[in-house]
Amino acid sequence: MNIRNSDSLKETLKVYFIMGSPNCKENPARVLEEAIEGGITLFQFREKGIEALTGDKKVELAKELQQICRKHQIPFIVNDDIDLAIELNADGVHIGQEDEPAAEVRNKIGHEKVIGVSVHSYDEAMNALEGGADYFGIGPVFPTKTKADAKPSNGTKLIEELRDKGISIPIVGIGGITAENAGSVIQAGADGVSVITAISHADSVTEAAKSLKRRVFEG
Ligand code: TZP
Ligand code: MG
Repeated sequence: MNIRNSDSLKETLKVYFIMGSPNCKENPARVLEEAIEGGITLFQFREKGIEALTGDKKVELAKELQQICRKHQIPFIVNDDIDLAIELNADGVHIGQEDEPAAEVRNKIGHEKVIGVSVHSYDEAMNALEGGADYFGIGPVFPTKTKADAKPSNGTKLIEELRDKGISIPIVGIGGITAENAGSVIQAGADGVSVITAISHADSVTEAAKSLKRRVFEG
């Protein structure tokens, strides 16, 4: 199955878990195992923030988490670090507006890998689409403390605008999403939700992933 196929990607993006060591209260490998047990559908390695690992330590953790994903057939995507994604033969990358343009990233990683792009306006979305993006990350939908430089939260406005304009590319909402508010993100037109703390900081990571998944499928 081609992971970039729009219909199958919409399924793969439903319960999208993002994490790196700074987001975990316990061992990241354990957190990932538990999240997979709860039913996450995709994992993004995002090693950013206070005390984020760098160099060999970052690569080592990425490899460990990728192995866990492989064992469970969960796609493994790398945030920002295109070279790491290539080195690991990851399933794709997720980039922001401050990273290389999608078209350049596409040239580097080839046509079999997923490219996700964070977009905050209709114009950014159109540029990303032209550059070969496979899906959009849109947010922060709700206030978040997890990303230090996050823009103000903007609700589901842009998701609705893009859907109203007939844009059918897969979309995930991001930022402050929990099991309680996930339904509104799906109702606005997103295919899935991407979360960090709602899963990584939960008392039970497995239960948190399960209840998020339930809400996403209820819509
Ligand atoms: N991009 C926009 S908001 C955000 C990122 C990476 C952080 C999301 O984290 P949380 O804990 O799910 O609010
Ligand atoms: Mg980025």
